[in-house]
Amino acid sequence: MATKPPQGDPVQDAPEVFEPKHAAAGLPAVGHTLRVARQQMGVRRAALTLLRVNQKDGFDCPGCAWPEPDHRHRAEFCENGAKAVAEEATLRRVTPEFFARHSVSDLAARSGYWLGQQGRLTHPMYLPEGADHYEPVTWERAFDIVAQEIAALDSPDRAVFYTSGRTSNEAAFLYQLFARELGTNNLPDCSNMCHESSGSALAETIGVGKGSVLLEDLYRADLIIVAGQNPGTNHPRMLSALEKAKANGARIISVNPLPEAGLERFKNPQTPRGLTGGTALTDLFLQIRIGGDQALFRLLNRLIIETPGAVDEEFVREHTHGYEEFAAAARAADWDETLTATGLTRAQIEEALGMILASERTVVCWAMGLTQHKHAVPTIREVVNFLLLRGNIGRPGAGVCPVRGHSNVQGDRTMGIVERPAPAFLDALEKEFGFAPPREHGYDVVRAIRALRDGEAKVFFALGGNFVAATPDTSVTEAAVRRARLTVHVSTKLNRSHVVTGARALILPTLGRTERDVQAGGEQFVTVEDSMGVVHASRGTLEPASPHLLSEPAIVCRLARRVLGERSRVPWEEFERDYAAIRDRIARVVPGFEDFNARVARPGGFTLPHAPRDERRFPTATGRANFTAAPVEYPKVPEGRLLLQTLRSHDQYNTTIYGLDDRYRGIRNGRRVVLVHPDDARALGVADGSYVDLVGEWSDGVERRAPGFRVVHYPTARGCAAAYYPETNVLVPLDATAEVSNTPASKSVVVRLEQSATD
Ligand SMILES: Nc1nc2c(c(=O)[nH]1)N[C@H]1C(S)=C(S)[C@@H](COP(=O)(O)OP(=O)(O)OC[C@H]3O[C@@H](n4cnc5c(=O)[nH]c(N)nc54)[C@H](O)[C@@H]3O)O[C@H]1N2
Ligand SMILES: Nc1nc2c(c(=O)[nH]1)N[C@H]1C(S)=C(S)[C@@H](COP(=O)(O)OP(=O)(O)OC[C@H]3O[C@@H](n4cnc5c(=O)[nH]c(N)nc54)[C@H](O)[C@@H]3O)O[C@H]1N2
Ligand SMILES: [Mo]
Repeated sequence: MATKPPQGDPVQDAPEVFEPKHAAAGLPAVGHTLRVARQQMGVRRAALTLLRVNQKDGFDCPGCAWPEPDHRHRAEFCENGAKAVAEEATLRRVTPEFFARHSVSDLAARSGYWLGQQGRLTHPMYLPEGADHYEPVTWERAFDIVAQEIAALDSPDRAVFYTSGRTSNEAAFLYQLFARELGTNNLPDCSNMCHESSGSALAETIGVGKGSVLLEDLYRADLIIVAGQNPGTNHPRMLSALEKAKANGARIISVNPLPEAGLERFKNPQTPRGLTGGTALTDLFLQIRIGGDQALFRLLNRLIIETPGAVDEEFVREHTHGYEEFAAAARAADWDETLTATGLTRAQIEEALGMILASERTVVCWAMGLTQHKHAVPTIREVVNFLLLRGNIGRPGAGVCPVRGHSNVQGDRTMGIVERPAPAFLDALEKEFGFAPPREHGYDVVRAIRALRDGEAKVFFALGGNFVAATPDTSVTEAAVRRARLTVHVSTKLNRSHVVTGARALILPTLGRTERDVQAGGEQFVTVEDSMGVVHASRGTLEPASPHLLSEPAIVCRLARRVLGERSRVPWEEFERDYAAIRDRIARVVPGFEDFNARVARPGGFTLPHAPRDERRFPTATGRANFTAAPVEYPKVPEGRLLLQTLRSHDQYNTTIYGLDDRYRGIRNGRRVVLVHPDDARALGVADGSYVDLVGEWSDGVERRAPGFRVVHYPTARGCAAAYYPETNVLVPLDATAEVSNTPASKSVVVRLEQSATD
């Protein structure tokens, strides 16, 4: 069995460049899936494990949050889901001997890829103050250390409790309960960097901060607009849904600065047709400039308003608020300005309008291409205006579809992982558990970094994730985290956040979702919520990676007992014994979860209520769906500079790097590449294959530099560039965030290219 770590140390980054692909999946994807799975798990384990993914009696894929269809294939996973599973089910191990061999300074010099490839963490580990080696520690002592540091704080608000979106509903509910009983709302989570802009914009305009469509709606749509999303890599199972929609007659417009292979053509490996030509998905490709979406939708809205009979007047009258003010702003939309902002032609926009007017049922899907900009929230509000105009919310085949990232990021929010909790949620907690939760708002991700930087926060605890690599302004953030008294990570795999630490540090190894979870009350399952609000069970089947692992719920329960002691009103022991007891409490606190245990026992689970989708009821401040009329904004880039977006390759899951290829974009064996339009590259005097430093320019005057990127001439929109995250997070200023949502603007960084010294 091949369980050797990859060669090279750190792994050599030497990009080779080929023609980009024009279709996704197909047989090559099947081949890659099997190879990756075999390398990490061996043949037998690979086969047994992959067949349990997303089955009604198996575990939820730890990859993306795309929902499972009702009629499942025997293989209801995709190439990238298989990679996510293989990463977790790997046979490689990071043991106490590993930490004895490798000092923290040694590990800090390795690449994130190398760290992740070392395998699963097997023991709780402790880094004492001043030491350079982690040493094994008992669970009891680990919890003592956390309790000691928390007890030394002059306020619970000096502690920060971060969550990444793989955490189950049960663990998330307990975690927020613990933080609030301790006395803080400092509950930043990965959502702050992800779909926070969608949540903010949707809550304000339609009254629910979640998507309003189910899979059936996609199948019934006449028109699907996919804006700012790369499903071929990040939500591959969505391609099957788009294929089905097309078979039912839907048309698709993609709005993206890059031509993404998955949106061009899908070769479904589960159909005979997919093994030959596949299905063309996109009917109209709008190759937009980065950040031009608000201007595009605003002009489309003007054109709809100006077309007699195009506005659904009855819907607007009966269900909306603010139409007149919005319509006045929309009528002022200017063609020339829109063409500048978007880089599109008049003919393209008119063609899009024709398709929009011909559609009775329209869905708009989006992801990070819309959410990670300074004006992300007004952009998404404009998408809502667009749908409201033609009554496209709250009826079959139509609606908003923000496609979530982490497999349970939406559920974590539903369970109360929010730094600005709704008073009604806190009231329900208080009634159920009999303590008074804090009411002041806590820190989100960016504010937590500032608090660490300024010495306001002293204890940093993370339930999953890789905080220092995923967050912006790497040098600032790493220095901030190093000021903490204690950093604690509940993790499955080694990552950068374990080696950039506070004065003391702990690694608490936990079960992955693929693994069997046995507690005193017997074998347990957990639950998750997908991107469309469907809640279902996930039951691990593999033997745990080590006998020393605790589940996330068990870790939170033991931590809470140790930290809160006698003063706690919560039956932590009972919760650890049997997760059904946690679900009984969730049922009483969180709306939509009534009778939770019974309903989640049904195969496929249940769908949470969604007032706009189910009853065309909009629980906003006005009691109606709100049109909004923000001024149009788009990034203005000085001469000789490019607008850089930081995105994912096909071989990574956020900060977890699976490999060094980005197959669809024709990149192999390297990640330090920058994609630039050939005409821009020529104007800037940078040849294909030359090496440049990316130098960020931001109003604070600080120079941020990411050295040594190979230039790749690539057909992106003019004036734009693209490079992979997390390597480019060093370029994203901490204060460059979206209005309202405070999400780092990691898709629009102004950069100049400088020839690398080494070139
Ligand atoms: N395999 C795999 N799956 C994943 C992940 C992963 O890393 N790997 N990550 C998960 C997570 S947490 C998330 S949030 C999702 C992310 O899913 P995506 O949002 O698809 O991820 P990104 O790679 O950031 O891609 C952003 C897309 O938006 C486009 N874009 C950039 N700027 C703009 C713009 O201004 N306007 C428009 N219209 N388009 C723009 C880019 O060209 C790109 O196609 O995927 C989830 N699934
Ligand atoms: N520049 C730039 N920055 C970005 C983005 C971008 O597009 N550009 N995207 C942002 C987005 S959308 C997101 S969601 C964030 C992601 O931010 P995070 O969620 O913090 O990062 P991940 O890389 O997903 O976390 C990976 C780590 O999670 C741990 N892990 C994996 N599975 C489990 C589990 O089951 N339990 C526990 N306890 N731990 C587990 C492993 O130790 C692994 O190393 O990054 C954001 N940062
Ligand atoms: Mo995300």
